[in-house]
Amino acid sequence: MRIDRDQDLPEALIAALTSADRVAVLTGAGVSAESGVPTFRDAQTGLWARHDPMTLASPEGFSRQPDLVWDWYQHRRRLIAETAPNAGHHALARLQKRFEQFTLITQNVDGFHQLAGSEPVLELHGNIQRTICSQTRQLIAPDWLDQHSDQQPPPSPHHPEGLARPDVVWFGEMLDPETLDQAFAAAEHCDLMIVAGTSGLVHPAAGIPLLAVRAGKPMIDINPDRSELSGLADWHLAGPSAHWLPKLASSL
Ligand code: BV8
Repeated sequence: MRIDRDQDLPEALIAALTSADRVAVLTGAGVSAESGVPTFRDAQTGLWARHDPMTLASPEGFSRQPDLVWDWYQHRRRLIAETAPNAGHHALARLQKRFEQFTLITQNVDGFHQLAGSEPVLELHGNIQRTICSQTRQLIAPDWLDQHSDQQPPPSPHHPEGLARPDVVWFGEMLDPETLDQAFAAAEHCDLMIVAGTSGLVHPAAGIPLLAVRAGKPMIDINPDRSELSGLADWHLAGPSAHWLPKLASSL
């Protein structure tokens, strides 16, 4: 059932929310869109306009052009540093406190959920604020990066052929199995699944809400547009997450 932005939340949806003990949430880049962080598929700007983000966010792209890929992440880190979590992130942090079990699973790498006070957060695709060695995947400290900022990307202190790379999951790379298992379990055992700001195109993340639906649990999809998951949702709240998530939080 599609609910438009000017409509109220249906009684049945509020009943599903207030009677739930365990809630699982999956967020995508759309939740950060209102903070001014472009979603992954938004047209790339400037230097990167002629590059496909899928190529830039891949091991092949990095090994072919490490400087270009490193620059792209530096640009995204600066963008994120200039913006802040929005009302949608803050609403999720409030919702987390109202349930016995509330599992927040995100595809986003901006760390905004934690900044807004959500804890813990299952970061399926890593976090752009952390940097690791391209060979050993060990963390690289910020002051090492500052001392070696003359090289783009900086070399790694952990391996002679290592380079600094963002601690994110690139296309073609495996997700952390433990994080993924926790996300799958949360979806399978929840009483209500909320999906916000994702196109549902990227796997295995997009498969997580399916587990809740297969277990016969109600699902809410929050997205201005129809996504790959809207057809599976009991309620498609059409509109921005910064509008709908605060409404959910204040309906409790
Ligand atoms: C994997 C980190 C196993 C990086 C990201 C070939 C080889 C290997 C794998 C594959 C392959 N072909 C396909 C695959 C699977 C592949 C995949 O899913 N491809 C798709 C695209 C076809 N997946 C993988 O590779 C994954 N690994 O499968 O490993 C494996 C390994 C080896 C060999 C075989 C198998 C790894 C996927 C993780 C990739 N990393 N991020 C970085 O960020 O730089 S994913 C990246 O895309 C972001 O995390 C983002 O969340 C995600 C989706 O992009 P977006 O479109 O921007 O965001 P989203 O989809 O969330 O859409 C935005 C939505 O928001 C829209 O619907 C819009 O309407 C809505 N919206 C807009 N404004 C608002 C809003 N909603 C609410 N409010 C608003 N205001």
